[in-house]
Amino acid sequence: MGALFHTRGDVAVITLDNPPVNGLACDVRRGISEALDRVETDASLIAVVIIGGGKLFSAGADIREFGRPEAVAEPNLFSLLMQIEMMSKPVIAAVNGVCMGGGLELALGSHYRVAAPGTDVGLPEVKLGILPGCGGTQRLPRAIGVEPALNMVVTGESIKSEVLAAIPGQKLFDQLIEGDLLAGACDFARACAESRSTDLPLLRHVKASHPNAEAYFQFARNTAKGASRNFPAPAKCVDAVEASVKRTFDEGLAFERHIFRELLGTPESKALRHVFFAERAAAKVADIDAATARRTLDKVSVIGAGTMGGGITMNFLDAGRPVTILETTQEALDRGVATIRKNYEALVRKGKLAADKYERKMSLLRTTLDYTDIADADLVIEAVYEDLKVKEQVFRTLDGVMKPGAILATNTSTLDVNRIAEVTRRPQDVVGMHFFSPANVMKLLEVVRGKATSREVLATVLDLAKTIRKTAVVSGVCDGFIGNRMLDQYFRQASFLVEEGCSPEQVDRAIEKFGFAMGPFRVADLAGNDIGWAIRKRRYIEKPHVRYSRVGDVLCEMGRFGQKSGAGFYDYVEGRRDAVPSPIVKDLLVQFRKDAGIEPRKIGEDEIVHRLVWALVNEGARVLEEGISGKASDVDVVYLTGYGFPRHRGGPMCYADTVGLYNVVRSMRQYARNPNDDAAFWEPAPLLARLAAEGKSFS
Ligand code: 3H9
Repeated sequence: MGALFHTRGDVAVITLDNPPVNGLACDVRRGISEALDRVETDASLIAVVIIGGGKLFSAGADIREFGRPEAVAEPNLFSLLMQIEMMSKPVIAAVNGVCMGGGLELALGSHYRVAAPGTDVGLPEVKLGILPGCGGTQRLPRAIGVEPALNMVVTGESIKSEVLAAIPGQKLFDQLIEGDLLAGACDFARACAESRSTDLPLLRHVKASHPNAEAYFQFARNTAKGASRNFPAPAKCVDAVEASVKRTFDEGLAFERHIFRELLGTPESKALRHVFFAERAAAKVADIDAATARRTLDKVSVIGAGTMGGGITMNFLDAGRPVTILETTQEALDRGVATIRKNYEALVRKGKLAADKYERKMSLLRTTLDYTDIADADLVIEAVYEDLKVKEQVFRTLDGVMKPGAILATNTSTLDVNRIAEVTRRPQDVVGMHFFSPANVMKLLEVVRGKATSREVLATVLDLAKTIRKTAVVSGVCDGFIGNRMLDQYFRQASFLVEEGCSPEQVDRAIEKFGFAMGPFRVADLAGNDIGWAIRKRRYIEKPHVRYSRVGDVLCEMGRFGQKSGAGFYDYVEGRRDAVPSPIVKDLLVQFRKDAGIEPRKIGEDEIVHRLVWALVNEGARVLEEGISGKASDVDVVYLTGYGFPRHRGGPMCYADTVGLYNVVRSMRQYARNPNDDAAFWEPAPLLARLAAEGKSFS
């Protein structure tokens, strides 16, 4: 690992060598620096090409080093860029595949840049809660103009090299090279060295300007602040890019570096770095590796053309894979296909999907009413009504018709996958695939491993998840799996808050301010309160000793099912989705408290947030100690990708670690003393209590 050196005639070639993404780790930086020194002292060498080993240039600083001495060890990236600027021979960055973060900053600090078409070019630091720390915010505006640069820095999104190369007057890429990048870059380097008459070009000497800087940056700052709530990095990105226009290059560089260091230490950045690694760790399961056998998955079928079945089908169509949907009646099939068409047509209307691509997707769709038509499928995903008896019947039928070795998946959100598997003679082939609604949009896929599910089946489904762009998290079997089991406690606690004196809008406002996309009551109204009602009826009949608030049930008894019935925890004006505080619910709560003998009290936003989040954390700890989830970071990924938990808080378990588990348990014990709360609810899970007592964390 490091940087490799070789020569091609009179051109030196430095190859970044740090798989998987050529992160600019300490050894890599040292290798580049030593190679540059060698070139300076070797009169036979006239230019240098820096290129990435493998399929890409570099994804930037090695994030694994952050917080460790290696991250700042000399030569740091800052010193390395100074060294390049002081070189007497031209340095050419030849980029392909991925050129991001510090990798792009290395290229921007070089004298020239050539690129392979199709390279993903970006400054994604903001997604890690920081900003580019080595000149990215100062050099990119000088290379492509202030507005495109600001967009790239604030959003962190990457753009293809050929798109950037087409910006009029751009100075980012001197040449696009089709074919052999190294050969082309060496030819380019030689031409630069030979035709050289003046100083080598440096982006620091280019002026960054904007015709209406004051108003533009103010607008950009307001937009960034509005979109990111209390997450600080985006607005700081605007400040840094503004410095490229308003300050000298070196002042701008120092300003950027100052903010970079400041942001690096924020809890938001630590949380986002946790999220980055947590999402990648989710796909890694202890007893599965590259050697685990996989099954072929060519033919896919979905049973049920309802909301879930249709959304699941769209995932496969979007990935260019043929799917057959099976339904029990032609009418249900037609309705399902019409909904899929309607969804795609909305995208075509908005210009997000080309008409020919839409037709191509639809041409991959087949429909049938007959199980024998899907008998040779490699994977069948059942997405019928959430009722154990109905699902068991479907699996009996599948067991009778499907070819041996077919994977039989159930899209249940709460039911017992082991019981479903037991009705077949092939429980090893049965697995849960819990998609989240809308299934074509939501990233999360809980892959439920039954007690008999084979490793081969699990590995195949985890691989499949990547191809349909889902973030898969493995869950064991329990009521609600990881996500909905925790959600149940969260909603129970939200309802206790309302019983005690909060209005639904107060609870929602507090947790939305914390960063959740939507509060629990707006979510309940959106999903349909009758769904939770049905689950509660089943769950609390089985567990009569568990206390829960009947507020949601009473609303359902009044027909207030949420948005679909025009009323729920809120009122809704026909044709609109805005949640309007409801005087009926207000009066109902007054009566409810009176009947229950509860003296209402004012509850602050911190208490609301902590009671809701600790409810998640405590159940998350139980999920871990029971082995339902293999790692705390998986629990975080479930909440980040499936339930709108704010990314910059890192997920519930990460947030609890940030606050300190001792403090979490201490405040849970305080809530347990509240006469209107449920003391049993706040009994810390043994794992949580132990970690807190030992001064440890989930991570
Ligand atoms: C920075 O540059 C700061 C500077 O401004 C200033 C410095 C002073 N480091 O995503 P994948 C690993 S901040 C270390 O599954 P893909 C990743 O963990 C940096 N490791 O693949 C995974 O490991 P494993 C700014 C990294 O093909 C493996 O690579 N740069 C890094 O879907 C494959 O990753 C970024 O934020 C890294 N920088 O996507 C870039 N990047 O196999 C973030 C990746 O053990 N990275 N890994 O699980 C990405 O956006 C994507 O990983 C990338 C590849 C597009 C590169």
